[in-house]
Amino acid sequence: MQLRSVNLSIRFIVPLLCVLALFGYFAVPWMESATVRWFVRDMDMRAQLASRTLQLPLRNYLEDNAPERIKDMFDRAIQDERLYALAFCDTAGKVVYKTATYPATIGCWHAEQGDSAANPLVRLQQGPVHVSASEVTQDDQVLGRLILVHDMSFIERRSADTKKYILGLFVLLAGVVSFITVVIAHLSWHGWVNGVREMLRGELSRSGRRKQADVAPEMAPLASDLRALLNEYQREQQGSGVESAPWDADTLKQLLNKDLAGDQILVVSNREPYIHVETPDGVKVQRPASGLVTAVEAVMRACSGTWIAHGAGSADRATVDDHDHVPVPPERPSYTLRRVWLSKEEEQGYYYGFANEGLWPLCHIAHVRPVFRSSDWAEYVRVNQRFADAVIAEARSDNPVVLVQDYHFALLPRMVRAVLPKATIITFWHIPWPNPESFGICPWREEILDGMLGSTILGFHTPFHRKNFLDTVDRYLETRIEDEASTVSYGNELTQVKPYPISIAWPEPAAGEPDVAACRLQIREALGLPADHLLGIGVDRLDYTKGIVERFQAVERMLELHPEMIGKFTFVQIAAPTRSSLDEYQNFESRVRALTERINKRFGSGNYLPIVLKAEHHNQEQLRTYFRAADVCSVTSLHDGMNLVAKEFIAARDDEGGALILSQFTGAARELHEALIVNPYHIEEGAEALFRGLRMPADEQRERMRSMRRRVRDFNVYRWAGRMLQDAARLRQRERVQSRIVKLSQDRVRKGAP
Ligand code: ADQ
Repeated sequence: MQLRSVNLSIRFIVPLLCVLALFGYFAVPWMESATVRWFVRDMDMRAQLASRTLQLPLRNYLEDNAPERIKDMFDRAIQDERLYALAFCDTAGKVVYKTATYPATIGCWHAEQGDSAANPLVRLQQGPVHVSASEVTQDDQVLGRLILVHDMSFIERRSADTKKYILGLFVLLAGVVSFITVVIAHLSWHGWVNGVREMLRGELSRSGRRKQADVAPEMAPLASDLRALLNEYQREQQGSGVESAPWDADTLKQLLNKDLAGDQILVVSNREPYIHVETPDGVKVQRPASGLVTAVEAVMRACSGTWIAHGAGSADRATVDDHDHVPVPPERPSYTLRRVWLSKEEEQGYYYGFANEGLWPLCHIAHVRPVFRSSDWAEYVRVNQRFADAVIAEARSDNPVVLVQDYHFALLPRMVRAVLPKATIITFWHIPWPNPESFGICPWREEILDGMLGSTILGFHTPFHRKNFLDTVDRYLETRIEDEASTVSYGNELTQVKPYPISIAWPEPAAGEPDVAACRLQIREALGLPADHLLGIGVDRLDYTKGIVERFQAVERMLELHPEMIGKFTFVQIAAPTRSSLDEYQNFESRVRALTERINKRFGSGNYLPIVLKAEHHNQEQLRTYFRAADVCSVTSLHDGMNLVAKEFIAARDDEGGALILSQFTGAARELHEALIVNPYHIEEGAEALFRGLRMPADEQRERMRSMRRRVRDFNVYRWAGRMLQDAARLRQRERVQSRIVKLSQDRVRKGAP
C-alpha cells in the first residue's frame, strides 16, 4: 500500500517538476532583463537629477571662465559612489573638461550614439556604464553638453543575486508543492481505499429493505457503478442459487401450499409432457426429448396445476375428455394436461416457421441465418392468441399464476394481461438472448419485446442473457430500466427481469438399478466391445446448435494425434431427431451422417467403429445407463441456454467417476467450473480435452465430479422453480396489501371518516 501511494505521488510529482523547470527556464532570463530595464529607468531619473544640480554652477563657471573650479566641481561630484565620470563638450563636439576617469571611447556621446536612448548602457572594459547627456544653455544659447557616466556594474551583481534567489525560490516551491502532493496523494489513497472498503462493507451487509449505504461525497461518482457491479455479482450468486437451503419436491409443495395457497398454477408450453401415439400395438405414451419438459414436469408434479400445450401426438385427440383434458403422468396422475389443437398451416407458420426458422437461429449465435416470413409471423400471432385464450378459459380466478415457457410464446403474456390484468405471469426464456444488434434484425422486434413485457417476471438462464435482454429493451423501446432492482418499467407496468438458472430433478437411487460397473459391461456388450474399451457419450437433439459436427471433428483429431487410441476408443452419439421437416435440420442430419461415415471409414476396421451414431429417441433409463457406462461425456454446444444433458450426466455418476467436457458457450459452463471447459470451434482444444478426459486419473475425476454433483444436487430444478414462484408470491403479497390499503381508504372516504 505504502509503495502504491509513493508510485501515485511520483506520477504527480514528475510532471509537476517538469512544468516548474520549463517555467524556470523561460522565467529567469525574462526576470533578468526586466530587472535591468528597471535599473536603467532608475538610473535615467538619477542622471537627470544630477545633471540639473550640476548645470547651474557649471553655467556660472563657464561664464566666469574658471576651468579649475569646473574640474574641482567635477572631481567632487564623482565622489558619489555611482557617478563614475563627467565631461563637458563644447558646441563643436570637443571634450573640453572631464574627470580623469572619463572613458575616451564615449567622447561627446553624439546624437547618433544618444539616439540609442532606449539603450543607454555601454559595455566598457571595466564593466557596464550608463551614459546620459544634457544640453547646457544660457539665455537660449547652447553652451555645450554635460555628459554623466554612471557605474552600472552593480546591476550585474544584483542580477546574479536575483537569478540565484529566483532559482532558489523555484527549488523551494518545487519542494513544497511536491511535499504537499505526496501528503495529499497519500491521504487521498488511504481515503479512497477506506471509502471503497466502507462502501463494499455497507453494500454487502445491507439487507434488501434497508436504504442504501451512506457514501462519502467524493465516492459518489463511483458509488452507482460499484453498486451495479455488486448487484450483478449478488444476482449471479443468487442466480446460481448460492442461498443454501436444500430444495426438493416437498419444499416446493410447501412453498406452493404456504405462499401460493389456493392460487391456481397454469403452465403454457408448445411441447406437451406426454404424447399419445398410435402404434401397431395400441396407444403408447412418449416423453419428448426436451430440457424444458424435463424441468417443468418436475414442478407440475409438485403443484398439481394445469399444463396447456399443443396436442401433437397421433392419439392425442383420442385420449382427451370433452374439455381437451387428460390427467398425467399416466401411471400416477397428479396434474392436468390441456391440449390445444393446431391446423397444419398454424403449426407450419408458428412453430416451424417463425419460432424455429426465425427466433431459434436469431437467439442462438450458431451462424445459421434466421428466416422471417410475414405469413409465419401472422400464424405466430394467431397461435399465441389461441393459447392465450386457452389460458383465460382455464383460469378459475382473475389472478392465476401463469408460467409461460419459451420463445414460442413471446406475445402471449401481453395477450393474457389484456384480459386478466391481475394475473401473475412468469415467462421463462429457455434459450439464450442475443445482443441488441443481433436481435435488431428481427422485423417484429418491438412487438416481441412488448409482448414479453406483459410478464410480471421474466427469467433467463444467466445474468449475461438477462443483461442482453435489458440492453435490447433499452435500445428499441421507450422504457425505464432500474438496473439495481432489475426492473423494466413500460407503460404503466413493471416487469422484473432476473436470472434463474434451470436444472434437473436430482434422481433418487432407484431400487435394483445396476451399478456403474454393471452398466459399463452392459453397454460394451451391447456394442460388441471389450470390457476395457474406452467410451465417450454425447446425448442431444439433432440440432445444429449442439456442436455435434465439431464434436466428431475433435474425435477425429484426437485419433490423429493419439493413434494409440484407435481401436480402443468409441464415441457413442445418441441424437434424437428434431424439427426434421425443416431443410436446415435435414441438411444437418446428412452432414452428421456423412461425417460419421467418413471418420469410421478412416479409422474403423473389422467390427471396430470409432463413432456410433444412434439417431433415435431413448428413454431416461437407457440414457442413464449410457451416462453411467461412459468414461467421458461431451457437451459441445455452439450456443445453449443452459444444457441439461451435462447435469444429467453428473447426476447419473454416483460412483463419482467420468469426465465432463463442456462448451464455454453453454449456460451450464457458468456453474460447472470443474468440467473440462472448451471452445467447441477450436477442434485441437476439443481433441486434447477428449484425450485428457479419457486419461484423467480416478482421484481427479472424483475430485471434480464430487464438487459438480454437490452443486447440481443442491441447485436443482426445485430451486429454479421455487425461486421464481417465491418471487411471484412476494409480488402477489405486495399487491394484496396495496389493494387492501386502497380498499380501506375508500371505505373511510365512503363513511366520511376524517
Ligand atoms: P434443449 O435444447 O432441448 O433445451 P437440453 O437442455 O440439453 O437442450 O435438454 C435436452 C433434454 O432432452 C435432456 O433432458 C436430454 O436428456 C433429452 N434428450 C436429448 N437427446 C435425447 C434422446 N436422443 N433421447 C431422449 N432424450 C433425449 C432447451 C434449451 C437448453 C435448456 C433447456 C431447459 O435449448 O439450453 O437447458 O431448454 O431450459
